[in-house]
Amino acid sequence: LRGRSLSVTSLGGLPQWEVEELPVDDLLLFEVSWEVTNKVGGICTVIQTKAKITANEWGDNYFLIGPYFEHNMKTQVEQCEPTNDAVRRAVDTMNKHGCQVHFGRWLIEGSPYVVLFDIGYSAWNLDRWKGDFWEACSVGIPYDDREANDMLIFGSLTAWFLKEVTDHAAGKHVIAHFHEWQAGTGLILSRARKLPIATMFTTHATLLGRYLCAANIDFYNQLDKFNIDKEAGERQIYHRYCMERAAVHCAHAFTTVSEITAIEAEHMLKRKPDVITPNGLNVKKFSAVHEFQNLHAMNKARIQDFVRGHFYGHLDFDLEKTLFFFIAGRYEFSNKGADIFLESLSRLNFLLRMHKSDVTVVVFFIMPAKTNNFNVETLKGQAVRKQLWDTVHCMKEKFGKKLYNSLLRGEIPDMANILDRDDLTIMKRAIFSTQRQSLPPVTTHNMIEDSTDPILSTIRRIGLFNNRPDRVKVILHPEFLSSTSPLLPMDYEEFVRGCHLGVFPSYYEPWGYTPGIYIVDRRFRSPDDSCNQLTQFLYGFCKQSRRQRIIQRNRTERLSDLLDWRYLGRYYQHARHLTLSRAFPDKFHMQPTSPPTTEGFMYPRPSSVPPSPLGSQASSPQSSDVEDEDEDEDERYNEEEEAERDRLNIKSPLSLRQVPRGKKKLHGEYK
Ligand code: G6P
Ligand code: 1S3
Repeated sequence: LRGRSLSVTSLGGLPQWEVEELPVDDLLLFEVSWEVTNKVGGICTVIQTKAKITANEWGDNYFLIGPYFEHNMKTQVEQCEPTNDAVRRAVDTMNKHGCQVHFGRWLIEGSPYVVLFDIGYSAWNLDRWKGDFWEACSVGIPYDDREANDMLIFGSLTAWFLKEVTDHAAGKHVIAHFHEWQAGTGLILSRARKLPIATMFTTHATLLGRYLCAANIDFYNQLDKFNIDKEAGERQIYHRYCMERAAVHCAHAFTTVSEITAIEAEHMLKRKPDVITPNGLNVKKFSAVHEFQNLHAMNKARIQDFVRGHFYGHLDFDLEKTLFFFIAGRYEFSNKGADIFLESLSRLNFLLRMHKSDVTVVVFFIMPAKTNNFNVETLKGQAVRKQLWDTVHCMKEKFGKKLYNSLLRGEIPDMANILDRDDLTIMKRAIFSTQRQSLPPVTTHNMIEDSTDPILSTIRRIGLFNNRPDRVKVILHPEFLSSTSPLLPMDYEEFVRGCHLGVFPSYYEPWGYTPGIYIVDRRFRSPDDSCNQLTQFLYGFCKQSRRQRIIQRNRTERLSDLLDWRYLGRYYQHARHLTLSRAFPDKFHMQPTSPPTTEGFMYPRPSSVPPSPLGSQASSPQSSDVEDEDEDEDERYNEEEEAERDRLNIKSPLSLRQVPRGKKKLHGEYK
């Protein structure tokens, strides 16, 4: 469930033109981002998931450049020696001159090479590099903006590295692709030094967009009215804004991730993006529908276990009738819609209580904030659960042996006496250990800014404290998930599968990584109306039967095809080609058919398009029993269609822009 921007139609069709293959053997591609091996927000996901198709195309000529953090390196990167001569020389030279440059393979799909710079180790150069930067573009960086200073060091190291590479590139042309303002200084310096490279800049969000939206300004309805210099100055980000805008204007090609952000960029950064490069995913294909349904069941069981521990002593709700909702991402409270989500949860709690619903909703907020590790109460919860489990296990063993021996003797055991006094004492003690004086905590960690944290402050205001009568319970997990966590050892993907509903009612979201099953209007409604709309969606979802949820999960899974990099990767291919043709016009040309149009491209048909108008209505949250009957038709239809497609060896295409919702044409093409 998500707010605003992504809808099937906003994706448009894919461009009609064939992407020309680049002679990648004669090229080197460097992609630069602060989020390489360093998860901060969605940009890491883009780079990480895109790596596979890029590595497939570019092989050993593809390198990612990012910051070095010891923990990230130890857990995600396999150190190795560069095989490419130019890269090896660049790494060696910089290391000889007082830098620490690490090289290895990032252990993700595609296992791309990474070059990681230790920022702190090179900080002694800061003043000199500030001078260089001033010379290059007359932008000064205040001493107390630690982040901007770090970015300057990062950019200076990147430009230095690229200089060394181009000095030894042996005729290979170099493309350097920079993501977001944090990497932008590298681009500005490379251009100021006239390095022979083709540069590309992708903005995933504009600085001013983030700041203005966070200030609850009606951003999208007055994009053309802002005095941007003044706005940046008043927010004390003028220097960062200059870094961002300079990078945008220095790039040979400029891209952004969605149409709405392209319009924003035109106003905030004063350059129209050359290409829109929508984000994709590596969609995992399942050979059978039940596979991902099983995955849901398995991962839900793991979340249930965590909830058993977290709510020990308060488990008076039925876990089989408990739904798991979540919101996750960069901690931008109102930009990501955590504000209206909490408000809607408060209303949902009221509705569920008023209607005496037996459904309980446990809501997870996965947004990283500053913490001092897990809190004791949360850890204790899991310890109590584990202890209970161990106790039960011992009792089971003992009981089993007694039963076994009785049966060996040919006797049916006396059930009344099979447990002795000690057993009963052990069980009573186990029950006593689940007594608690406090309510189950609303956060899993000790928050450093507990009293001012916006999620916690809102929870205090609306009173969602995990009280027994509350039907909506909340858990703030202020750290990204990891399978190595001692508390909730799950990867994000597993967690998402185990949950029932992701809720992303963002106000500012250049590209959301979620198919929107319900869309909350955040642009043309007041916040209160958006809250009501969201509450109705949530309440409707709570009223669905298990069967209806299963059908909806099937359909959501099928939609994921739309976001596969296999289709969306071509936008980046096109952008790279464009970059080369602008940087090296004598060598690279674009075909006259470009720039790409959004007309005519045939998407593979997402099998989620419902089989009939009836079916399409039935997928709405308030659907009735008709939906249940529809499931078989839905499945049958898809099986038949799959078989037909396999037989003819075709992908049934669909031009998304022109398909009326809910209409289908059996075995045919949508035009
Ligand atoms: C999957 C499993 C079913 C299970 C269902 C629970 O579909 O294959 O065995 O009953 O998930 O769905 P729910 O929405 O209640 O978690
Ligand atoms: C941005 O990262 P974020 O999570 O701060 O870039 C992402 C990748 O392009 C995008 O999905 C997201 O909307 C932006 O917000």
